[in-house]
Amino acid sequence: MNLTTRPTVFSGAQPTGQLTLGNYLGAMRTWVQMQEQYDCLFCVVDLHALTVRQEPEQLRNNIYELTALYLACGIDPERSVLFLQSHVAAHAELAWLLATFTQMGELERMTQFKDKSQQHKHNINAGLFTYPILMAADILLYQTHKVPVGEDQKQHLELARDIAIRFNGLYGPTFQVPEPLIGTDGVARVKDLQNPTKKMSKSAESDLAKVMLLDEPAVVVKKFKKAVTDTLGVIRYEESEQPGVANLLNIWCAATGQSRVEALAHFDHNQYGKLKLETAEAVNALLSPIQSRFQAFNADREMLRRVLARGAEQARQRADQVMARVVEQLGLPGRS
Ligand code: ATP
Ligand code: LTN
Repeated sequence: MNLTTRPTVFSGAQPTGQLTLGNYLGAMRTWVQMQEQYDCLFCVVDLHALTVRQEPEQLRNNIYELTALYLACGIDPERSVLFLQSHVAAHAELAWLLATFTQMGELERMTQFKDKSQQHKHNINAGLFTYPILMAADILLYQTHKVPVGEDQKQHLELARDIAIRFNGLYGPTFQVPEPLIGTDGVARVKDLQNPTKKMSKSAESDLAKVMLLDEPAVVVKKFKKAVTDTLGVIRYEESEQPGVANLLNIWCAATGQSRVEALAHFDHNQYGKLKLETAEAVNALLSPIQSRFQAFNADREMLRRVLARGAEQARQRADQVMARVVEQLGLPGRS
């Protein structure tokens, strides 16, 4: 496909701490594959992270670590635009404009807002509420066609689409209406190892609940050994009755590249112990090359700064063009 005719992909993750296996299988692994066929932008969404209180030194460190992890997972800055959200002022600017096309009721319905305001009762700030508008701005600013995300982001994506359609309806064709790209193979929502009805989340309190991309092999084995299953003692694929076992099977399949049918044949008449151990081993094999690449990238802050500076420049050029058009459509006099 010609470079200029490739559809655009945009996605991002928050620098709120290390990534989990859920982030990788649900999102980042797809991003890496999409570089082959799409014109991709991958963003470290630091402004979004500020909706929860952050310690400045820690945040700065998380930002560089996440950038190094993007590289370690296989995001290639020669092929994709890799940048930091706060380096491109147009994200915040467009978010303001789009806020005037977003209804309070729409934001009140967002389940992430409801969950996060439960978790952070003492800091239910306006940014937490308007978070999805900033996300819509991220996406619409680059005329994005596809947004690869985990299932938890589906509702935010629908809002971004609604905002684009509304704006286009009022002012004429301006924004590309983006489509979500959500995996269907059981990894769109990797589950918490201690509470397999919930998604595995970076911010889960229990360490045993989540596998981090930088966890050492022995730690990964320990977490899988302690994963919550059930007392039925049969390895079947029954998501509602046996969510813990289904989650382990999904992870094993995703890590080994085998199908569910193959997984069931492989573990037929086996005990949970074997399923847990083999899943841990498959995950370790998946993480090991990422971890060794990460160490080298993370040690070279100068290189990370250069990559982000170049990415910001490329992103700014594209964002400025779209902003100029939006401002014009709205009737705000242009700047040049
Ligand atoms: P937090 O727990 O702090 O809210 P998060 O991990 O949900 O963070 P991000 O870092 O912003 O949030 O997520 C990056 C990407 O990972 C998003 O596309 C999100 O949908 C995806 N993702 C997050 N958790 C999972 C999961 N358990 N399974 C599949 N995809 C996930
Ligand atoms: N809200 C997302 C992170 C995010 C994002 C985006 C994802 C912010 N802006 C734009 C895709 C496209 C999350 O995963 N928590």
